[in-house]
Amino acid sequence: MNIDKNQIAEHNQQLMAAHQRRLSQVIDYLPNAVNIVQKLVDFQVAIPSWALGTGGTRFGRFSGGGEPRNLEEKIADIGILHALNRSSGAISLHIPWDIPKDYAAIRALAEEHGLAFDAMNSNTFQDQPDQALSYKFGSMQHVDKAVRRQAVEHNIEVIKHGVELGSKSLTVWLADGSSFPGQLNFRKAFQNTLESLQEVYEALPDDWKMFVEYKAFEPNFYSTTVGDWGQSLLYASKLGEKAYTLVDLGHHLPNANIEQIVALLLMEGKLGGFHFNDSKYGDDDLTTGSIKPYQLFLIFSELVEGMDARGMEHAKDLGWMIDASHNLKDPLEDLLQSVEAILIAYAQALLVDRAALQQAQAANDVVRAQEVLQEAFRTDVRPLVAEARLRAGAALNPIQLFRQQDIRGKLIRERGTKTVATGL
Ligand code: LRH
Ligand code: MN
Repeated sequence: MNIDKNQIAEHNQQLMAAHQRRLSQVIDYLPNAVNIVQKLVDFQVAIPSWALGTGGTRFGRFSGGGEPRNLEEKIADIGILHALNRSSGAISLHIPWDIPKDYAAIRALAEEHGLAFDAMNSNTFQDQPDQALSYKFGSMQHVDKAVRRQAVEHNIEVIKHGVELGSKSLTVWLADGSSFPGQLNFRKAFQNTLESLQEVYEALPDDWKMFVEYKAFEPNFYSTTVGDWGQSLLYASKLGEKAYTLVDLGHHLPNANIEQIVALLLMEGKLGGFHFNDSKYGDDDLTTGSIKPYQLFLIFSELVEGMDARGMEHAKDLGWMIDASHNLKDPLEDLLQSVEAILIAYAQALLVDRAALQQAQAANDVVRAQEVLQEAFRTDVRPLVAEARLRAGAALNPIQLFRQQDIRGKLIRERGTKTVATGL
């Protein structure tokens, strides 16, 4: 099911007067508003193919119905998101949950929806039915060379799928680790993992990147072999210039200063990209900006400052991806909220008066420094984000139009209530 331009135009017509009133108020006192709107139009967030159905926990899963049954329907669902906000212009596939059967057909379908293929994701954290050797005790860290070999071959297969689709990067997240003291030799686990990643690295096409995603805990609960930014940076530095770290916001220990981690990885030229979500306790995979919006703003403030310092292009030079799981909300509404929160944090970060902040920092004027940051954070940039959508041909209020058009209802009538999308 598609959303056609007339539905969007009619929706925008209803909201235009109120939007223009709000926009004119903001534009009056924001000198670089037009420049910010263009940056928002250019900023695209990749949608995870594994987050278009209802997520669950070990305690239960409450399906909402109308979930995509195959890769084609997942691309169509992301097409709906992109039609509504024109900021979701890429899909990130997870193998083997989304193995494309016909590359040309899948590329053509994605193109029809204006979607590119972002990072490919490998999976050596589950045993597949036809798999020879188990990953119960890890994959690339495994004491058995044959298991490590199997994991390397899987990642090389994932690269091959990505090359066929036009993707330019591979994300490797390893669940590897241990749950009890004494279970693992940390040094050997690191060296086995590095040796295995090196074999995958050598299979990367010249213009590809490899993202090494770290995580503090789960599914292992004593040690994780790529457990924090330092370990990920160690791997990426030893692997070579095509290897980078990937920051999943939910993969940190409580109260970690993620914006400082981002600033340092960017300074080292080893920050590859993000998995945006939010959390209060562990890897909760909640809606981006729903729990700690100020942290998200501070992260984008470091990104803007650090990327400008390196002359990097905001929209293109880092991997912007969402990684979430929807236990309670409609997956598409949840993703629309996440994209909105990311664009709001980015717009606020673009508002920071960098000269005034540097002046305050140079003078150790702590109060002034905070005032400069919070002036930007406390600015309502939603009219700018809405104006960016309007200029890009999207809906002024995506969730309102999603509901007015009863999109979920139509998907349920088309697909039924019991369909289950592959993924988490
Ligand atoms: C691990 C992770 C990783 C994905 C998975 C779906 O927690 O963040 O990025 O492979 O979620
Ligand atoms: Mn992730």
